[in-house]
Amino acid sequence: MRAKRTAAAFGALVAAGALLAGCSGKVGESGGNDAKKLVLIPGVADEPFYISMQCGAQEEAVKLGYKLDTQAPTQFDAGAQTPVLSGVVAGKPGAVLIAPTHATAMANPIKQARDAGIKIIEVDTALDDTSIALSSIASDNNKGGRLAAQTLAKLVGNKGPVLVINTKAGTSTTDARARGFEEALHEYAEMSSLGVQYNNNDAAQATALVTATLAAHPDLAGIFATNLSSAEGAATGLRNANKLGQVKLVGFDASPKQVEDLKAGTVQALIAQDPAGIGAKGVDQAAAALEGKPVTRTIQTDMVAITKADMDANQKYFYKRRC
Ligand code: T6T
Repeated sequence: MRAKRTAAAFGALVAAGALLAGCSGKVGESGGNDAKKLVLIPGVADEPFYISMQCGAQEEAVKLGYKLDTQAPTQFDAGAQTPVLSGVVAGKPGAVLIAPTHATAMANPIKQARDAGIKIIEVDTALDDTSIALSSIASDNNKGGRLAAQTLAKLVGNKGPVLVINTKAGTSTTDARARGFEEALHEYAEMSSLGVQYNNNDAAQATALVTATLAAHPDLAGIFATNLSSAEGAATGLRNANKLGQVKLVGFDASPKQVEDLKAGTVQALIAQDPAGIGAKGVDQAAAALEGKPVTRTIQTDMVAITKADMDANQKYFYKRRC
């Protein structure tokens, strides 16, 4: 009797196991991934925007009972981010929060991660192909670019030539900021654009671009720097040329160095994002996806334009070097 019952129980277990295997699909599709493990893959290591994002994500993961690892490429580059992602996929996490370093070049590697059963959440940057990630969390970057144009227009008295220093073409966020800026500039009849120049996410290259532009256009009225490296480098270029305060500078982001530049009057306005909020909301969406709860496809986080006059009141927006 007991043997019969044991055999029946064993049979039921086998059936339940088969059912579970059926639910999870092919091996490697979703089965076998650790549903409590999340990995954050930022655009680049050791950078205050992504460090702040990691701090927000880490705190939220602890709150929700998940383990979060961070693995970052040493350069903001698809060629550097792809092997990091491949290594992460091999570790079978339940979800990956990723800031794709290129809107198209990262599509295949991220698709492969998704096909390995990993839930994909985009944080900050995004792919052009919106069918791969379950959720994307970012600032409204086009609006941020428009805000930069309005802020710079006010600073230069609505006239004169202005330059955009951008990071790398193909970065969804900074491309949207540059587009928003150029669109809004059309509303100012006496302002003109000297175009967009790229610094490869390298502050030293941004400095060189500003030096060269000042030599060719001594009447340069203002600069919009679309991200941290662009703004830090542009500020150095203005300082080297003794043009501080004369050429107005509006920069995206709020790294400790950018905040110092704002205080010193090298930069007139910063458009700060909420990287910690992006990280925390990314974890919320990953957890929802893993727990079979509804996921929100697009989430926009806050941005704020900060000047020297209101910098003390806006300290909570300053990025961190460590959590
Ligand atoms: O501006 C941020 C981020 O939003 C952008 O996508 C890339 O550059 C930063 O990380 C700042 O360096």
